[in-house]
Amino acid sequence: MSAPTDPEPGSRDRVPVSRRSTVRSGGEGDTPAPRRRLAVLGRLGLVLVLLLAVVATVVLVSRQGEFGRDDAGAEEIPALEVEPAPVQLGTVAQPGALAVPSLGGAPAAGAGQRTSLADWSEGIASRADVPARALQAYGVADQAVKREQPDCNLSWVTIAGLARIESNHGRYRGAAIAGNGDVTPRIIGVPLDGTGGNRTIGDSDGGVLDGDRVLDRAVGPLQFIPSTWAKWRSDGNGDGVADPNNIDDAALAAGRYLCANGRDLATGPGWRSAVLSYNNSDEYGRRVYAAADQYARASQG
Ligand SMILES: [Ca+2]
Ligand SMILES: [Ca+2]
Repeated sequence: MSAPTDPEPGSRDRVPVSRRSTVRSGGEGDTPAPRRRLAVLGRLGLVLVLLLAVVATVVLVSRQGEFGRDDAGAEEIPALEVEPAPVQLGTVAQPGALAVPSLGGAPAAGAGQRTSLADWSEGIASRADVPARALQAYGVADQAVKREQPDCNLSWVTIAGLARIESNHGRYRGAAIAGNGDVTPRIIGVPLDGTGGNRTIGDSDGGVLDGDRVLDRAVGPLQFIPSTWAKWRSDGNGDGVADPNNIDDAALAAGRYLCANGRDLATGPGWRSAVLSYNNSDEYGRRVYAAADQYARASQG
């Protein structure tokens, strides 16, 4: 089962290009009096205004039809900005990165533990071009999954690599992460209609998560398909709600998803199996590796 969309562009937002007016002037031997000419120009101006209004309405309606609401629809694909690493998947394990300060206790970091996690995340953020708030989410997920499944050896750096490819760490199309981890505007992928290398996935959520009652779309900073979220939904920030648009929740769910089936991400085959379970594409896996490796190096100064 695959969680997110294919990284290749499924479709692009097509905004109709307004066309040049084809209104013609009258014939040469048919010159109207100046006052009449003004009246004609006035009518032409009115027609032009009406035409522009119609075009604007069509653009607005078509955009609402595509996304259903004002969200960060996924017509640009961040993955394309990351060059696949020149590695053979299956031979490279999870890159070694600076460990997360031990948080202990519940999945959500308590107030007394914020300082060290904040220092850790801010130190890496400045070197890796990853929002510190996103790194905190990956760090908390790293610790939580390590407690749940120590043999998986999950590191935050794999979640960070995925998140870079899926949404540029919740920054896709101007989205931003709030203090509580919510990513707004919501990042909703293209309709999974079988085009652009995507599978066809019928609606499973009644549009509740993805705003689409006909098909499903990947949702949130880690781009979970609604049916996958239904199985792996997690509450990383401990607010009692599992929300794929919240980076804490999405990062914890992604970590658990990667560690499914007893995988060991410290091995080449285990890491490959984990990442390709997200998206069964060798090139995708090598992009994730490239991003994860970059963050691992940045974390070590
Ligand atoms: Ca749906
Ligand atoms: Ca939550």
